[in-house]
Amino acid sequence: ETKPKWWKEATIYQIYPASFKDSNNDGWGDLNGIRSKLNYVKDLGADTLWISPFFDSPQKDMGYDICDYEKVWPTYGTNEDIFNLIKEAHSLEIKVLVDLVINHCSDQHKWFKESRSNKTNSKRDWFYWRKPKGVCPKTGKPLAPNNWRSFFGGSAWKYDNKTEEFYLHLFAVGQPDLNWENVECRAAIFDNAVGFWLRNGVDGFRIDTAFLYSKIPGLPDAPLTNPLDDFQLPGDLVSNGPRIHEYHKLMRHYMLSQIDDGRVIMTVGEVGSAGDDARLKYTSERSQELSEIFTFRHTDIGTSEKFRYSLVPFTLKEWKLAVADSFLWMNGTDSWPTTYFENHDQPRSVSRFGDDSTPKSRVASAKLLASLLISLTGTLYVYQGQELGSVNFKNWPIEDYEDVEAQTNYRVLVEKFGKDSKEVKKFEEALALISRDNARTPFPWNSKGQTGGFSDSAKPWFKMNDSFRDGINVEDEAKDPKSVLNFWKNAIKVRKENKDILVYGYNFEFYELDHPKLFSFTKEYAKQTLFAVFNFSGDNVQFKFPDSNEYQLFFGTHDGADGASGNLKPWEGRLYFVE
Ligand code: ISL
Repeated sequence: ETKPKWWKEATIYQIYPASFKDSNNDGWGDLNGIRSKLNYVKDLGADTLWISPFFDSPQKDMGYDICDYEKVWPTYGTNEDIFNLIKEAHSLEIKVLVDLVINHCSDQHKWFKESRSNKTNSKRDWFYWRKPKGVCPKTGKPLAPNNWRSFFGGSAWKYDNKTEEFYLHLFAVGQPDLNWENVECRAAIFDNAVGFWLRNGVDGFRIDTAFLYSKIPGLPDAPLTNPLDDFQLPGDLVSNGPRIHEYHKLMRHYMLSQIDDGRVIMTVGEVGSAGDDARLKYTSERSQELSEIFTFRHTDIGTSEKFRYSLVPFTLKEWKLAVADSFLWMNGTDSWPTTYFENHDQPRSVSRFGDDSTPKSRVASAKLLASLLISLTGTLYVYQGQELGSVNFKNWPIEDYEDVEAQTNYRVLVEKFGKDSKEVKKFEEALALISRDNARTPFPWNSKGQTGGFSDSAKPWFKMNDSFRDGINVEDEAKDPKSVLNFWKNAIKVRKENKDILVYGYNFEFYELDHPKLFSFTKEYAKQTLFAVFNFSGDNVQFKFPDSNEYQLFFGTHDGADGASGNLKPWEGRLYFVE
């Protein structure tokens, strides 16, 4: 039932503007830096860019706190720069998606400044203002309206002295939640954040936290799920709420009304968790909400639902099921999935799911992860640096982290348990493995100087990952035919050449699901069948072919592999056609 569309076949390269390329030597990446590297993206084989927020912002959450939806943050450049970037990308046949952050805006946005100015302001209801629940008998301070925890730690409510009420912020204090129930507020969001960019030629949007706009009326207390915390994650009280599908239909309708040149736009919504019903509603072509969604089960694996930075062990089988969870729900429907391992909120996949302990295992496991990713059905996403086989940074003290999520959670834990507590130690260990900062270090263009070609000489806004000196950079990898970068280029090409089965394949079935080291499956497209087998270990592993048919090896991680043998080297992966 799946109809071909450009965005289903797209290879989408995500750029984090702060850390991609600094063109004016001020230590920050910028739009002209991106413009200067469009050929790099083209050469990789990507055909679409998703650029993380570059809008005006006080940068409390790296631009996910926007104070003017219609203006570029001056450090990143000017509106003219982004308009030129879009034009130049289009002339290279690269499409451009921008990030739509509309669950909240910055507390420095004029809407919020007005709203906070007094209780009778016409924009008062554009945000969630609530009276204190009472006064704390111990401290004499006003009590928050409910027990919700912010995703970044601490209460989700901030008291505002001016009008003696609290406002809701599911993320940082500087990110007040917009009230989608208010019609005027919605209209303003549509006109500013959405319409402005469509009228200026973008090909669609990555939609931030697209499942959080409809809160349960009355904002009741969340159930106690984490007794160790003073606040509780609101979960279902804010996720996929009663009016969420209505809002997405309205927004989609609005989007289509803004396009007068016949171009086909796409949207990808970040939908952390949702049941199958909700996922189908969001993405079904008939329901006209979103083109596709990012789900999180496979990236959230090994983290506790109560607290992301509480790590729990997981097996390869659980991860296989989690990976399959990102597309199995749509099989046989008119919905469409995404396939990704990394983004700006995730650590480096090689460090998380591969093995970065030696150069050999790093390269091998990065190629394995690339092979798995290109064999999965859905729109393919590659995050900057993933194509180099980038790894997490090592042994950074907490002071070196930049992320508001890391710092806020750290502060809350230190206040509650003390700096030397086991809770804080464990948190620091978890950060090393899964901190969002791992993805945010400046991009390594070469091995030279202090900045690896990211800026000319200026100190980057964020510390470099030392690995740029050990061969993990564009210049060195481009020269090496066996590099992860060159492997990715070929992998993307192979995916395009075999897009029927690789991009559109269906009837996915696991093979040897219980195997602790093998990840293998079959899938079909019309008369074609694919058999994919991956060794997720540093050992030699023997696999069995599913049946006695002919197996034609057409792609793999290891040159010169004997396709007829079921012997896999450490971190070896292979794709076969079944004849
Ligand atoms: O990143 C997460 C886990 O570390 C998530 O909880 C994340 O906060 C959530 O997926 C929402 O992410 C998006 O909105 C945030 C922003 O900080 C993220 O960078 C963005 O991807 C608030 O705008």
